[in-house]
Amino acid sequence: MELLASELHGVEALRFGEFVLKSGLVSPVYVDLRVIVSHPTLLNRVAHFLFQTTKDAGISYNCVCGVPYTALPLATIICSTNQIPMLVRRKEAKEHGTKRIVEGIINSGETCLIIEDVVTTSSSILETAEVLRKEGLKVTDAVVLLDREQGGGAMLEKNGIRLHSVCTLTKVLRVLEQQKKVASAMVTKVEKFIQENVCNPSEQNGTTLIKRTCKEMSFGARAELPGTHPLAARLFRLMEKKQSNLCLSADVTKSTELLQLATVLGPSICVLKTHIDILEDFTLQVIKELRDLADRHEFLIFEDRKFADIGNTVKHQYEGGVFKIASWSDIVNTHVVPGPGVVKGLKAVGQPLQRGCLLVGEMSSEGSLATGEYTKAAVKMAEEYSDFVLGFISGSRIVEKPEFLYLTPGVQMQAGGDSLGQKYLSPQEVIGKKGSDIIIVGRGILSAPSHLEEAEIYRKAAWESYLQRIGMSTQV
Ligand code: 5BU
Repeated sequence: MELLASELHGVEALRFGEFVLKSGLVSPVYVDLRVIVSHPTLLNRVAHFLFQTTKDAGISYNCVCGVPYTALPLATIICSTNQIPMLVRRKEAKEHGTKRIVEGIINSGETCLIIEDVVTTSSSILETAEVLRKEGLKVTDAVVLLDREQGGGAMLEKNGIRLHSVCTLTKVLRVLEQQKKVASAMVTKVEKFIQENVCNPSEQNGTTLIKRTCKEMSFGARAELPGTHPLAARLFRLMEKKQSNLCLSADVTKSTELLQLATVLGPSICVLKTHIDILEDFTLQVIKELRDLADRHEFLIFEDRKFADIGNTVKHQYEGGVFKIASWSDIVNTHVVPGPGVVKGLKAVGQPLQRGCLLVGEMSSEGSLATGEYTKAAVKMAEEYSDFVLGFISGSRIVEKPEFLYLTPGVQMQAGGDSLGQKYLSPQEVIGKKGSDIIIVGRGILSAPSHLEEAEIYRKAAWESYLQRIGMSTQV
């Protein structure tokens, strides 16, 4: 244990200082066990310790699966050395061929042991367990090298999985302190950090979630949650990459204007929202060019179609007609007034194409009827169809579910409204106070002399509000 701790410190798998974690928290300790693959002796030693821990705990199992990616080589060594069948979990299903998500022979009813390098909240282990369980396997135990003691064990227990660890962060700290590799003041700092950042498991609507007692989660961390829709995860990631939570509402009537906006503002936005039926000169060629721009500048296209009919009708409206929306729009939205059939109809068309849908939970217009019980019903519907629903159009975060996205229209720098009932709030209010994720801005940008300059003003304001929300702002 002494040797292992000092070796991990020696290869910088454990570092002390000030680090910004994926969640946005600033941590005095950083654990990155990916580096051990470059140190074969240490890699073997870690694998040996993991296996020894399974033996000491008397765990019985038929096969082993490592959480991708760091634990894959560890699982391989354990299985190869001890002649145990292994399973490999893919992060994403293959697009072609077998579409398998788990490689290897799966004997339904058998028990699979999960191997992981480090556990914090346990969300990665839970994600892998969910996949294995869906394949008919039992998951009862997980073995990790390092337990950061931030609530992962309790979370796993709630999900019927016992956690076994080779060492805990506190123990490693004590060893490094004794070896004079880490100062006592730093040890105290890290221990305080661990205590202050324990995530508590909580039950919500039958699904166990990680309810954070920690500060607000970052978009990057939300992308990694087990329940986040793959398209929402892609959007969260590209928002982090482009530092943009700005959606442009490209409400123009000429295709040249639309393409011009997409070309110039593409790098500043995460989503481009269309009302395709207001284009006077719509053709599928225009759409092809818009799609190319979306792929080049990495933004998603959102057709603000607001479906509101029975399932069978919306299927046709989404898939066919002149606009063939499903063939090009990553995201669409729907009213929930018809009941769940509308989502079922859209899902039948959109899900095979990896599309996603937002539910209109609230509207920005004066006197909107989408409030109270109606909004609650929208939330319930979203939870029921979370394999197709990405989140909401709403004025605020209408439910505490970080897996969902919250997009808010009715945004301008100055609060106010227009003569036809639109109401405006500022980016700071919407992102900082109301807890929404993405601002949707139309005329605030389109009526400015320089679209790009104005878009950048909105992008920076919304991004800064987000950084402040997660405690990462550098501005005072
Ligand atoms: P504006 O120019 O920023 O006011 O445009 C807002 C856009 O968002 C416009 O395309 C509306 O159709 C859209 N919108 C909205 O304003 N309010 C809502 O509640 C919903 C959509 Br849903």
